[in-house]
Amino acid sequence: MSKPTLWVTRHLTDPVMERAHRDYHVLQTADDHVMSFSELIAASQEADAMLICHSEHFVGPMISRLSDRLKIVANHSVGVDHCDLNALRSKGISVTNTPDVLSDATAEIAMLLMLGASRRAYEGDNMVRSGIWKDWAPKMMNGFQITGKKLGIIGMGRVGQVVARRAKGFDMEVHYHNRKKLPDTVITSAIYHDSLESLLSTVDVVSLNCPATEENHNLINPETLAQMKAGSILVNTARGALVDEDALIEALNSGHIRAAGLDCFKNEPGGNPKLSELQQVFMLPHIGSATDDTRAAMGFRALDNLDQFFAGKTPQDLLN
Ligand code: 8YV
Repeated sequence: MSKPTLWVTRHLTDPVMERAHRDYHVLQTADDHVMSFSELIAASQEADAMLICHSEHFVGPMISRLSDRLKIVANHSVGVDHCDLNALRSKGISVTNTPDVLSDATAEIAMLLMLGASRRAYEGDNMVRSGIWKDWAPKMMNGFQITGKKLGIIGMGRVGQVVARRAKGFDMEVHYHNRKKLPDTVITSAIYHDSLESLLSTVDVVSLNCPATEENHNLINPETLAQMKAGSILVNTARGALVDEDALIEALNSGHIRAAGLDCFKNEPGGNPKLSELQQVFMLPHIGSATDDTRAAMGFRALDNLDQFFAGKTPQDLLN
């Protein structure tokens, strides 16, 4: 039987590409760029399947213009807010994602952001690097100590649960807000809040770990920022869509929010130049899952889904 044709929109790591070439007839761009709608539509005419990243968007009118040849879009991501699942289903296209395999890496970045924002990592690094560190004083660079403080996790899914476990290593008291309370077998000694306001007004550090949906667009906004405790810290490893960045900047400028650690932005790539002006913001360029181990695991999970689909089975991570 001939191999299915697979368009791999971005250049994935070597072990993943080796396996893809072994089992599929692979098509790719020469230069690893973000493919436009017209390129994706053209690619769909020559592919039975596409393996995409969150940088390729399958939304809006482009979906009706995809070729009927395309049967499955396998995401190399857990978040799928860049795909209209219903419209793709109506077009007869299955969609999968890569849950679980990136939870550890993303939780590591959440802890890095939490520590970086709390302990003023950007300011400190910049001070040493730029040669402006001329003195030492007991009141210099004093930050916020997270040990023993209260952490509030919004979205106690796979990543949120790992963040909770890592935070316990810092003796943090873990609180969470989720659609529903989780059984104690899933998460031990974490305090559930059925309202967002109750969580926000209780904790010292807020970590966003929920998917971006239409309902929670700008979940962090002037009203919810005001509900956060004075001097608290915001960490976002989920999606930029969750945060009203102008409101966050205002809250940071007033000091109501002490610091923020951000891996996700409304505008990606690029970020927000107004956030870049603030010393108390520690930022990374959406690298939550960017480790060698995790990139390989994500690619393999996407290929597992494709293999299952072409073997006539239901892919383990089918979403629509
Ligand atoms: C990935 C992510 O880097 O998986 C996700 O949802 O946001 C990131 O960790 C990216 O999506 C890879 O395509």
